[in-house]
Amino acid sequence: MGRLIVVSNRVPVPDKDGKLPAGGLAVAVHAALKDKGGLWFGWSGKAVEDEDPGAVEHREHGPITYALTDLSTRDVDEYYSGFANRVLWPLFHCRIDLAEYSRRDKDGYFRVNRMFADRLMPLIEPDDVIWIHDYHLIPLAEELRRRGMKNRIGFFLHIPWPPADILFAMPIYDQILRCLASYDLIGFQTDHDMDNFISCLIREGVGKRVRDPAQLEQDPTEARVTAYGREFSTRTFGIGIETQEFADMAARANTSEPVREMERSLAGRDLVIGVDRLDYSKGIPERITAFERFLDLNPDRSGTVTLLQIAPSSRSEVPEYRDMQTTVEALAGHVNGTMGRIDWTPIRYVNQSIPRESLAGLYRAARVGLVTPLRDGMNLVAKEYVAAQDPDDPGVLVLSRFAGAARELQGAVLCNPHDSEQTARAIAWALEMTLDERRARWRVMMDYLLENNIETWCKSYLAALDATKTK
Ligand code: GDG
Repeated sequence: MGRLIVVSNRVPVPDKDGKLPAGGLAVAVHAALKDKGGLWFGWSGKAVEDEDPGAVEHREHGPITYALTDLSTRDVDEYYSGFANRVLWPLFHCRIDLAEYSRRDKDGYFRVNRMFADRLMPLIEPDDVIWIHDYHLIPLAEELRRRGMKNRIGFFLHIPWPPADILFAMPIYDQILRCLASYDLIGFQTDHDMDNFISCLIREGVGKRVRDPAQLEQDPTEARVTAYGREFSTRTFGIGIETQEFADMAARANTSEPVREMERSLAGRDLVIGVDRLDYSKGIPERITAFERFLDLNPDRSGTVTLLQIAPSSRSEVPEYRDMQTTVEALAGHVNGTMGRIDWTPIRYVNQSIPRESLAGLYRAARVGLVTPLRDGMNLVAKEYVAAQDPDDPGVLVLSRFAGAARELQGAVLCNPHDSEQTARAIAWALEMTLDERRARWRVMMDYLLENNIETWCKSYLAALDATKTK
């Protein structure tokens, strides 16, 4: 295998002391890059007024090169804030109502992908293997193939793949489907996503599974597919976290000042925690409503439990995200105003990012992790909450059945986030669960996360991509 070339919308460049940005994905992919030597290409995060964003900037860190390109403000507006985040993101999260399709943004999306291909072509050598990440860059392989690239190219989709009727609501769904046939391996978070993708090809009449007569039963996690005259592999690779490192950090953070401060202010009350980017897919308003319902149904619980919702703003340039901020503030204010007491605030809402170590300590201090997205590719918060628990006295994960993580975390209490009554009952049950049951449920999940961590994810994806050359 030659060098590894990773392409993503944003590039996690180490700081001037060589320290990597927090988060398992950056660490695991860097480890693979270090192993094989390679290059990470993507947007620098900088927007320039000029239509021509200038030359690619190269930064060397040991065996890894970072190749960064600026984008024009028009590119950012149309490709990133426009088509990627106002069409693909809502649609792939089954929110047709929020998708704002425009031809201008669609053209900007394909234009930036063409520009990425032009800039990447001269940096690639014949043996290199290319790994492209996420919905911003779906057309990139097709653009590279058009320019004569023969290398193996893999794609991993971090968000869900929608059912056919939802995808087909997008005016250019057929172009998006066709682009994906240029990859050698398409990785999905869950079997449901992979199944939805293959169903889209079948419904459209453009592709099908390649049946292996030796295989009596169809494997839901792996398939060879033909579509648009090409044959390629699809497979599920549920993304993990740096489980042991996160558990160690949580154990250390337990005695840190922010966690002690929180515990002092709780004065013995139970803590329920929610942590999400402020995004409509995460179901934050529905969660607050369910917590209110829980207090309604359990008046004896008044004054004994606090919901801490940490939700740093994201994508504030997109109007739907700004609206979310107002909605969540109003809902939390309403519950605190109607149910709170002088000595007790039911919901603490923090609209800021907090350091990763404090987050780990707060997860550990919380009796319940309330992770209730309306739809989510995987949801790493669910996995972090589990990894952070004290093995002797673990908390309970209440998890939406619509998160990819629900396909993996067998010890979670599952709920339907659209059903506030059911979520309220799940919270009540989680708070009352016996120590024996908490331990048993946590053990199953922790063993799974230790075995299926981010390093395994990265290695198994690259091994599968490597194996496509023999197919
Ligand atoms: C996409 C997919 C998929 C959040 N608040 C703070 C903070 N965070 C960190 C969490 C976690 C990360 O952000 C969020 O990851 P998720 O997986 O929950 O969600 P997305 O950002 O939507 O990620 C998702 C993922 O890609 C990976 O494939 O699982 O389905 O949507 O790590 O801890 N971190 C800090 N302070 C905060 O206030 N330090």
